[in-house]
Amino acid sequence: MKKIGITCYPTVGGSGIIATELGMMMAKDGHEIHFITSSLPFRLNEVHPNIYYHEVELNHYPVFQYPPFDLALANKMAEVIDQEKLDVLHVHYAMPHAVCAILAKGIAKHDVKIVTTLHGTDITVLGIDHSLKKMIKYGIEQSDAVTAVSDSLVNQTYNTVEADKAIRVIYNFVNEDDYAKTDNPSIREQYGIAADEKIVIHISNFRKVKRVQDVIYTFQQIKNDVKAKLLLVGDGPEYSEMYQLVSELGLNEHVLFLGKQKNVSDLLSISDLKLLMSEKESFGLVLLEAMSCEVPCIGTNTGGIPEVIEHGETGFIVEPGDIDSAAGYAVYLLQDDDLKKQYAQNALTYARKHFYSRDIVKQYLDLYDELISDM
Ligand code: GMT
Repeated sequence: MKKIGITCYPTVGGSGIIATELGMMMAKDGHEIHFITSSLPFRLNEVHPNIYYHEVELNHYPVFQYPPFDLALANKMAEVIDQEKLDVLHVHYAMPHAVCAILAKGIAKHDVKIVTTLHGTDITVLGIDHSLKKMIKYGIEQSDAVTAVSDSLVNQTYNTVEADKAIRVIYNFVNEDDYAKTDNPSIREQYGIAADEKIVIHISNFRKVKRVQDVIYTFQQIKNDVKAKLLLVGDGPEYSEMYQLVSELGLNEHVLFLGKQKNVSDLLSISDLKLLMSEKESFGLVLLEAMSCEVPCIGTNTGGIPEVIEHGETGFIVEPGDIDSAAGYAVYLLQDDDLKKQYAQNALTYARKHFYSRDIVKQYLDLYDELISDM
């Protein structure tokens, strides 16, 4: 049994989901898990005797213009390392978690190994920001082990932050119990979607990098050839602009803005196709969620997306911004039910083969073992 501390962003986001699911699965395997975060991770929806939660508290002294969260986090990490005698502290997202963990290791008396998992924007966005670059490089190089969620992210890390450190790829996974095709035809009715209409879905946090406008323009073309509805799931900075775009294009009757949703697998289960037209995407966890629910995907040739979608087998890859090709592939698939079924089956098989949760959790546990045996 290992004692593992986990720090992640506890609100929404793929990195927080992976960290929390990893902790829950390891707890079920008998390991003791200590979440050290600013609030309860949103996916932590189970009571389990092996899971503990340590909240980072912030004191608002008038002398501080900005309360120093990073230092409070490092202090809490050091406290938990010593009190609980952690074997490993695994932090998800380099900034500021890796640097906080290294500081905590220096403060704590008990020896602990630091594992940092890079998720994407910590490198592709923050890693090119000169005010943070050196700090990210330091966090990576001083960690005992570093993992990244795709080959592409490893390469980008070497190219952007020029880190002198071996980085191991451990792909993302989904909890297959939560992401599986369900049979719930009443959902279609509830949303007023006719039986002969195809459903195209996009799920994201509506940040600029997701290029939701490309999803809308692609759908506009699909609709010319196929009777279809577009489900836009999620919320974020671009939401109002996308709402306006849909109105300007006269697509209001065909596009459903559903906002943030909890049971995404129910929505995926009624969907025929998933679109992810991002400009940057280190992995695209939403693609794997879709594939596990037997939904073929069209994604852009960026970051880790081509490592998740197998072009011409489980879905299609198009160049970022290539709306015409995306619409062409979508129509090709949506007009042929047998072909769509084949792609859906291939997607599920591919997800199970390459991203099966038990295999991925084992890869992390093996990494911890390697580090602990060095102690
Ligand atoms: O995509 C986001 O905006 C959220 C971000 C995060 O940090 O949670 O997602 C990143 O990590 C996910 C989990 O590893 C990946 O699946 C996403 O591709 C990655 N996002 C980007 O690279 C833009």
